[in-house]
Amino acid sequence: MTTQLYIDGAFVAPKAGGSFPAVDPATEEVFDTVAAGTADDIDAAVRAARTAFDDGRWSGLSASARAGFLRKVAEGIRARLSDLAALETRDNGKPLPEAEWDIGDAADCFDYYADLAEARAAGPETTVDVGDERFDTRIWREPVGVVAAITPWNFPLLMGVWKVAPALAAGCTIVLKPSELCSLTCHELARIVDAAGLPAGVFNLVTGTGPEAGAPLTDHPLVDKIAFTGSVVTGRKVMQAASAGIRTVALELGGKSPFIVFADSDVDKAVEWILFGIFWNKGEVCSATSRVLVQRELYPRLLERLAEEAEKITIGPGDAEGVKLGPIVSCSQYDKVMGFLERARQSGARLVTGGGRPEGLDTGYYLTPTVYADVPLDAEIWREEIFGPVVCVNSFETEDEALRLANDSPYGLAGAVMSKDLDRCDRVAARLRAGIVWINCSQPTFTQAPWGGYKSSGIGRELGEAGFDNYLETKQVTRFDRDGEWGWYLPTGDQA
Ligand code: TXE
Repeated sequence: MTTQLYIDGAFVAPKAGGSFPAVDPATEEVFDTVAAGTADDIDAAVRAARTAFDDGRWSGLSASARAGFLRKVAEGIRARLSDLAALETRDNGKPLPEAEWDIGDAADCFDYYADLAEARAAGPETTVDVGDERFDTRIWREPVGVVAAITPWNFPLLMGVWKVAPALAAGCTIVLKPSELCSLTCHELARIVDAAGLPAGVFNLVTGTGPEAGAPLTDHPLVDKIAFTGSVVTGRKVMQAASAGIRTVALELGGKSPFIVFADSDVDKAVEWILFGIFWNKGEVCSATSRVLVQRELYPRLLERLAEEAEKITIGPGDAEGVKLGPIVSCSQYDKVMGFLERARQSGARLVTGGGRPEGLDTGYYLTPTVYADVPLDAEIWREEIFGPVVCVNSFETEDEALRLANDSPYGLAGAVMSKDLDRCDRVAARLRAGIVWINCSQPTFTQAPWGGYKSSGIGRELGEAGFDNYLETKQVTRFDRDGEWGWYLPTGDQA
């Protein structure tokens, strides 16, 4: 069955009638067909969102009325948690328990922003002392307008929701364009939004490819803000497109996040967090701790334990019992990751374990958990985002050296540090040039806390209050309060 687009409150076929296959990465089989929207559909969706924003059918509602709709969407997601998780696993390949986390988080995200919208509306009006008592100055926050959201395939529903929930809570209207590799749970989100009864045009979904649907969305003159998660290369194109209309962008891009392990760490705890940091979600995580730096004294022992445990990881289809590592999302991503491993042979890096197809899994895009050590600092696998189950490990001697190596990257999304010395951890956290730092752990992510990167990892923050502010404009409203106290041109009051 082919999915449909959701535009102006109705499910419709794409104007050009195109579609593309949804492929199960565990079996390489086509299991569904997805509607391929193009520029005409994008235009219809953006116009619907524009009208719905401009006539105030959404932004004109009270925050608690909007929150009521968002809570219905949260309930709708929760009511379908198991079938949405199963669909996510089939489309993306991730282990089912991880898909269940994602879907639960998506529901929680709607609830969180519903609460925040109400709390902000109930809060006091912000005033500023401008140092001149004749003027009364207030700051109002208003929805930014029509949002274009373009999202990737690694957390297909959740990355969409990280944008949709705060944007709607803020009073914006939105057009969501998910990744062509995994579009199906976002299509289900459209059904849930529809069932929740949101006014037509407030939420619109156009599935399609980057060039055919994504690019026209970023180029559309009626869009006010673009929120994008994906690669640096595409992020750059998005920013260029936004510059034509001076539209604001929020970009969440790639990473090559370091994990610094000091010698006083418990080796098993370090191994556990390294495994989680790089192998959960198959390493297809923007914040994956893909570069590990281990203090010299612990380096040989840690590598030995890491290899032992990596080799025990159960690999297979995401819906099979006990699987911790599913297939890479697609044939093209598989080829991309294998290309990195091929070129790594010439780099001088030492392959400790993995790097091939697991035994007995001849179909599906599977790769054994892969660990490299002694990686030259100019090697491509040390510098570039691989976005697969591949970790590079190197050693260091001193805290300064660890920080120098950790910060030597164009990226700055996340970083992690492990040591029993918490003062040292805080010192390192302060000097890491990254938007997120984990101490004695890796990867925990909270709807309530800001998420985003330094340097080439992006612009702006999602989640938390910052994620809400992303979708607000700031207006200064200044009132003159004193009759007869100005008179620069026309005499007033006593002077008249
Ligand atoms: O990303 P793209 P891809 C990284 C990761 C991965 C690489 C490529 O390293 O291997 O990116 O993945 C849409 N105008 N990340 O090719 O192209 C596209 O349809 C507008 C990191 O999937 O960035 C999809 O919806 N939109 C990342 C979205 O952009 C365009 C998560 C992301 O696709 C477009 C995913 C265009 N010209 C990949 N071209 C993270 N930060 O988590 C494509 N798109």
